[in-house]
Amino acid sequence: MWKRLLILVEALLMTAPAAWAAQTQPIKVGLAVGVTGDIAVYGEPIRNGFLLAFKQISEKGEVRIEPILEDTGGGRDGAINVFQKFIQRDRVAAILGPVLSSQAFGADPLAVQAGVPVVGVSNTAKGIPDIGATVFRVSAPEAVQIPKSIAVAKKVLNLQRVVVLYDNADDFTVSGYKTFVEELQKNGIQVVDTITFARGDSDFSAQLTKAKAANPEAIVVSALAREGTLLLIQGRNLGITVPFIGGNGFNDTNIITRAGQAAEGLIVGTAWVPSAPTSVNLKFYGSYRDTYKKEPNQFAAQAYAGAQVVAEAIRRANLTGAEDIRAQRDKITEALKTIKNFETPLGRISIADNRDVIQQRTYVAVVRNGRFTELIPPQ
Ligand code: 1QQ
Repeated sequence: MWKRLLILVEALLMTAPAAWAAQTQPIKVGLAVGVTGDIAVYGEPIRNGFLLAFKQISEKGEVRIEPILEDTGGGRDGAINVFQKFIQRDRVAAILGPVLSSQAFGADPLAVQAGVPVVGVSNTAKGIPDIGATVFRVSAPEAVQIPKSIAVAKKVLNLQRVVVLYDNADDFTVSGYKTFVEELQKNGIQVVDTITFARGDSDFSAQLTKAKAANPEAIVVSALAREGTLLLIQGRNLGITVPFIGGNGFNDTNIITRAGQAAEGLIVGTAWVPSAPTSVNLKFYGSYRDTYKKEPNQFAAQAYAGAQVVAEAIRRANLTGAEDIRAQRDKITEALKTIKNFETPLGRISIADNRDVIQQRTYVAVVRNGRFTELIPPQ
């Protein structure tokens, strides 16, 4: 009896120091987010998702993290500058962000060179984790999402002929365009015209008039939110009535608010649905709404998940905060690779051997009555 008790006390003492192992210093994590410029529509929910997650992580008290937020704006250089500051001035142990794939292709190589782990929460182009050995992402790539949306759209709309419209000035939209074309081909859907525009354009009447003249059954669009919203509005004004099928750039409730009726029928692959009934998602959804007085969207949910993943890696790395920064960075990088079946508002996610995300379940959504609604094809 006494011996048993002794073993129990010993076991408690063995585990206690780990739990109490008071970090002497917080671990610095850089948050590279474009909260100004044309990508603020993504940056705002991403920043909110990060800050909410880190507030809750801090309240839980298992790890001490000091998040440092910097605005990258929407350009590549802004992201590069922020990464430089994080790596050299702040000497962060990990970075979350940047928002766009085009920014990640510019800035992530700096982190790779310095051995800093980076977790993308919204980069969906092909090739993101291939940037280097410390680059991870939790955002379901377009190469996974687009095949689903095309397959579902084909079933629902009985598609045979489409026009493809894409932004040829951004890495993500070009990557998405290529994936769309591959999938359309695989599904035997004919591309009757391919029309380009560039990020920053505002008048799409020439492109949309040409698209309409080709008489497609749907218009497939690879665009960021600003241009995508204008395309929807101007398309409907020009009398285009067929559905639009978009990529990840359209995963934003602001598009519905701004485009109104013109957003109805828009089909898009999405990594998150508000209604996912898990306790983690219910907590995320409720606390986000209470804190920010608005509904979260996919980008907020992905940011929250990314922050959770980084905090969990820091916990697993068992850091005191007093280590050499190089050791912190290496240990967090290694710990990120051990994230498997981890519960987030996106459902369970794992980090694969190639540092890309594997998400147990993703969705195809359609805008109906002003809301993204899961689009389930007829069997
Ligand atoms: C990328 C994207 C954008 C829509 C991010 C907001 O998916 O740049 O990869």
